[in-house]
Amino acid sequence: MTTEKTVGGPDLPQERKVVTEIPGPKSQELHARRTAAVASGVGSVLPVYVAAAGGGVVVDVDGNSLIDLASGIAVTSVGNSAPEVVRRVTEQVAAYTHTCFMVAPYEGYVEVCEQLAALTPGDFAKKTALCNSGAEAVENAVKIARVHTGKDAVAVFDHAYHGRTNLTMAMTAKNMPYKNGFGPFAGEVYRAPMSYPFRDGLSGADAAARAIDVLEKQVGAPNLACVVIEPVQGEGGFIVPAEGFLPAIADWCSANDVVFVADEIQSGMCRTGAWFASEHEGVVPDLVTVAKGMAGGLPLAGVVGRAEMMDSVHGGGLGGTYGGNPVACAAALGAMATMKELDLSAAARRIEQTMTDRLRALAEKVPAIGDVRGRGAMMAIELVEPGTTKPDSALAGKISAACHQQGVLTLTCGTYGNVLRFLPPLVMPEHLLDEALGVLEEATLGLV
Ligand code: PLZ
Repeated sequence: MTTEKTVGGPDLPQERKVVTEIPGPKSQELHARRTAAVASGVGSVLPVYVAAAGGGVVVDVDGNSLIDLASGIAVTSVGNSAPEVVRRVTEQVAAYTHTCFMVAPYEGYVEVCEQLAALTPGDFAKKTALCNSGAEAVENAVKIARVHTGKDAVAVFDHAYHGRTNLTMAMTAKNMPYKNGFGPFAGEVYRAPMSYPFRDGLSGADAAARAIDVLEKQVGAPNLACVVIEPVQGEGGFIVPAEGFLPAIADWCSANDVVFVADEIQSGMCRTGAWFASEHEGVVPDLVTVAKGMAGGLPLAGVVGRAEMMDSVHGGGLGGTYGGNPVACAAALGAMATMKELDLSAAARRIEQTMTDRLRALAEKVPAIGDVRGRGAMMAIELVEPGTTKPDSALAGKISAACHQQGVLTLTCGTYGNVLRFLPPLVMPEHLLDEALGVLEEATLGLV
């Protein structure tokens, strides 16, 4: 099978165009091959097979151009095939592709670490270790916190998502599909209640007191190496904790020799309208995990944090064959340069404004929308049975499917699967965002 368009990037026509059924015939053909060859445990939200992507669109092999409200799960914040990413990756690929930083190092890795030290919150000496995936970054943060504190226990929260490896499955809250049948899980992982304003109605201070009570009574600070928390929860439902919750947890950690780890894998790198979501409440984490948006689509992740904590690990204790691969580092340098040049935090704040206005107006008309929330370009609506907080995952799924049919790529999330989330690339053209919201409004009004 040949596809017409192979060049992506921002020059792709920025339009929504549905020219076949979705998925179209070529996608269906590929899907049949995939079904025979790819393990069925690996899913796809929408099996349209991609030919090119860029700016705010994903173009499939049948010529459909979908408005991208997913960014490959908060990854392509600078857009697919962003010019500066393409340029640096191309140069790097031609120079050398891999030596292994643990064998013979190179400048790109060092420069990514320097930049992360400058961009993450906190005015103190910082160091970074790079790896390949978000889950691996979270695992490394736990390793570092354990060595640094000499303690074992790890605290996480309800609705948390931290990955699919053994330790991070233990840290992730939701059973299906992430954990079911995959145990036994790593030990010494404890779960505290999260601040979830729509569902608990608690102030940040009260929610923090409730969580700290669990940590003190069920774990004990003398056993606790770290608290790991997403400042805005991702897979768990785009939950923004009540104001004051994060600072109270961070303060308790620092008073109790507990490492405060912000998992900013989804919320970081301009996504929420700041370099890191912790900044919205002036929270300064000891360690920050980063991935996704940092490298414009190439696999790169890392742990950034206080130099004395990072350096508590013995030489050779951190690493991995591909960690900080030179091509991925080149991509990250291109992505970070683009974020600065285009001020993508400001772009995320503009997206928040547009989406909040439109989603709130929709919620006025649709009682099934129980909550409109999020920060920056990480926005969501939570679907419930009208007048209650009873989750309506079926409705969320139907709205999402209707958007797909109309050429808008949406995602759901949430412990109850009833949250529709929106993660446009931060370079999304305004007219496309407007159009996508129009499609969403029509789809929703047609279903309630
Ligand atoms: N921490 C906060 O959001 C990845 C995963 C989707 P990896 N989220 C998307 C899925 O079904 O696998 C994520 C995250 C937060 C950690 C991770 C894990 O990052 O790069 O997927 O390992």
